[in-house]
Amino acid sequence: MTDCFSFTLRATDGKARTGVIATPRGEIRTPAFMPVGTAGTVKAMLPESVAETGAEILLGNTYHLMLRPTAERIDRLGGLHRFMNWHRPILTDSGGFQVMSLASLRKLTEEGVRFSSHIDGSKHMLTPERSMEIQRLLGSDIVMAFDECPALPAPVAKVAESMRLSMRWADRSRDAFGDRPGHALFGIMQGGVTEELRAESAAALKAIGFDGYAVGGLAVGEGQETMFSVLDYAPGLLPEDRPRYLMGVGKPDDIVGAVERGVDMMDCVLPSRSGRTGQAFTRRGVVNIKNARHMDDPRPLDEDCACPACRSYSRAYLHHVFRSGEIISSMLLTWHNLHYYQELMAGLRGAIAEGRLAAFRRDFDAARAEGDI
Ligand code: PRF
Ligand code: ZN
Repeated sequence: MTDCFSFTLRATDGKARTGVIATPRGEIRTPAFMPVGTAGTVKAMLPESVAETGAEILLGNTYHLMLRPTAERIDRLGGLHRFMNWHRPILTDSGGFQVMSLASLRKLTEEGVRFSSHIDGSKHMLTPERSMEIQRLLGSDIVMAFDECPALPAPVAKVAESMRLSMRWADRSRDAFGDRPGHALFGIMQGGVTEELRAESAAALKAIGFDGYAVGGLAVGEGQETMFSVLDYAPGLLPEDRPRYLMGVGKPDDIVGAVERGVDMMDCVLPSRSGRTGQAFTRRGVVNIKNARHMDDPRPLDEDCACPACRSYSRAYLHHVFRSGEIISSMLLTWHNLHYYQELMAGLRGAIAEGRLAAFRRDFDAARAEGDI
């Protein structure tokens, strides 16, 4: 264990990297996938089950927790780790992105963003300073700078203006965060799909200096091909010796493509949310468990998966509990999906370490081409 936050690169294969983030709450092997625990829970999973899937870090949300149960209450109760019984690292998003997608009556100014809660309509203000305070009260290990993320497509002038505001907020975030040994602050690159704006944003963040750097503003409606065209250059604009985090991505093939382009960390609601809507990710693609073809099928979801859902239950059973609206359906499918994502990350880390990422990619594509059986 370490008292400090550090990132050590272990190996590279092309642009892909594998390494270790060390924190006082434990190590995170990269490339890492962070399950989303928005409101102090990864929905339908006990924290110890989340750990069993192989997850080493969770994502939490400033926006949701500030509204309910409030950051001050979580602080009084000993912090988010104790509150939710997850004692490994937690990264918290800073709130601006969620305000823009969830809150109503938003008013954006230089100071920050004023909004009404999506829960009870109450009025709140988030600023870089308040976001840093909330993330400190939560006890977050990796704190995200406060930013704004425009939906794409958007006019370049609007994206530029928004990016420059986010860079001024990044500077204020850095000042407000201060020096907190063992806790990290990540800056967030914006700039849409324009290379000059991405370069300007990266330069601004590097001048401020962060413990890690996120690529924000992607997976917001631009499509995979456009996202990859940005990822072809964006990670290379960031310091090589710091973790690079692609926010809110993605599907399994987005993850493989992002890792090939030099991304170290990702988060997405997809594996957990899809688990609750009856979609299971497998090496051969997505299985829709609600489909009637599974009704009499005694086989597991995925013959090669070692998760509890695949070890002990048939597709017929998973189909039945999904159709019946039983809670165990969400539990089992979420467990399977998170297990699949963590196996994917472990596979990527092993392949990069052994210099066989190209072969890993061929196998990944071949299994998906075969399709579900
Ligand atoms: N900024 C923040 N959180 C985010 C994003 C961002 O740009 C995204 C974009 N995919 C997801 N989550 N703060
Ligand atoms: Zn499984």
